[in-house]
Amino acid sequence: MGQFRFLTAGESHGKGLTMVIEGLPSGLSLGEDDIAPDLARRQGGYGRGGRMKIEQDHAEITAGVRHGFTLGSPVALWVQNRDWVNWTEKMAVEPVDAVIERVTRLRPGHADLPGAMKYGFDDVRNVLERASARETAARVAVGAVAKRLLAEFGVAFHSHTISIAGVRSSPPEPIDWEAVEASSVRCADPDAGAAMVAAINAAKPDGDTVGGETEVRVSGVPLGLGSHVHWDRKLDGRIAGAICSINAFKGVEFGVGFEGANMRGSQVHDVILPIDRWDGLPWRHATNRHGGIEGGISTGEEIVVRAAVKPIPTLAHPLPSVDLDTGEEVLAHYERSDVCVVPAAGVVAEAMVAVVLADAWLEKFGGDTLAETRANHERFLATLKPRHPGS
Ligand code: EPS
Repeated sequence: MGQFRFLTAGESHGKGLTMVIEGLPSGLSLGEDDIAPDLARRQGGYGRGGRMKIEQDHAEITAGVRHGFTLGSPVALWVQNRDWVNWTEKMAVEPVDAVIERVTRLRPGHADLPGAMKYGFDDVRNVLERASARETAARVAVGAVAKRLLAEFGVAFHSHTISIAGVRSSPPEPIDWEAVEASSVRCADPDAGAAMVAAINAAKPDGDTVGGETEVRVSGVPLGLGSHVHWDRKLDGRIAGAICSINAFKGVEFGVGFEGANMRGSQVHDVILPIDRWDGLPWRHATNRHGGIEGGISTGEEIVVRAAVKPIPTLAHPLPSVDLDTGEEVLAHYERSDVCVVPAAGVVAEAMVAVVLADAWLEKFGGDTLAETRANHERFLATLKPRHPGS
């Protein structure tokens, strides 16, 4: 653990986002074009507010790459906030003479109250600038780098919207991922997608917001990432923690997930197939209800993670709340906001799953050079055989 590490810095209306990634082997092909598509995917999605018309996120690589290949040194990224020009005084690094209006009307469901109390602020802006979905642009840029590493080994990431505002998708399998990317709500079921758009449209004039569920699927992960031996090595635990670290994410499940709690064991567990039905990959299962992880270790089946995203707490018709200064009842703060972020949230969830898998990958296969990682991977795959075939 800690083989692929990253830090992000940046306030929502500050100058921009700074990311440092540590642990990549040398010799990995990496360019800004590898990061751009995911940043664009995150900015899309029906239900976003005015801010996304201002931003056009681009990650500049400022360290760790030379002539198109990683050096093994930390990779640094920078994403400019185009909105910064409108906030130079309010968000100045230096002290300013002007009296800056403070934010004191607390938003229920946001970090406003606990953040201001914990860090000793009389201006909630000092909290909300960091407890902002803007930081997810940084996660997605880092995730794109993790995906670039894993793509070398045939690992592929997808996500789709499972529900918005209670409207559920019933997607045909296999999922048409191009259709998902073409859908404004990133939904694989066109009828449900249209109903999701209608639900977002219905919430907007009410000054309200809506949440939903997203699903990430990862193919090409071999058996053997994570471990059963200790709590913090378990792959599902690590993925769950990473997902719940994303703003507004409130729940995670794998495979059949919570539904499995109400089923019998015989209906839940994935039967292991005999060797003549493996179809190229070792130790296949007849089904994948466990979502590709058993005992905290990847099984070689597709990793399937679903997550719940709450409706964002910035409401155009604010909830009753309390003023930080006076303790008196007021309406919560409102500047500008999104109605629904679920389509974008799927892209962010992909990124965090990619970070965990890149970390687990480097922990398992190691190597200072990509060639070394590749050789270790191949050597391990060659061991995934029955112990005494045909005996
Ligand atoms: C956010 C509020 C909105 C979102 C923002 C997160 O921004 P603003 O306050 O500038 O209108 O658009 O999301 C992003 C900037 C982003 O890149 O996703 C919030 O309060 O969390």
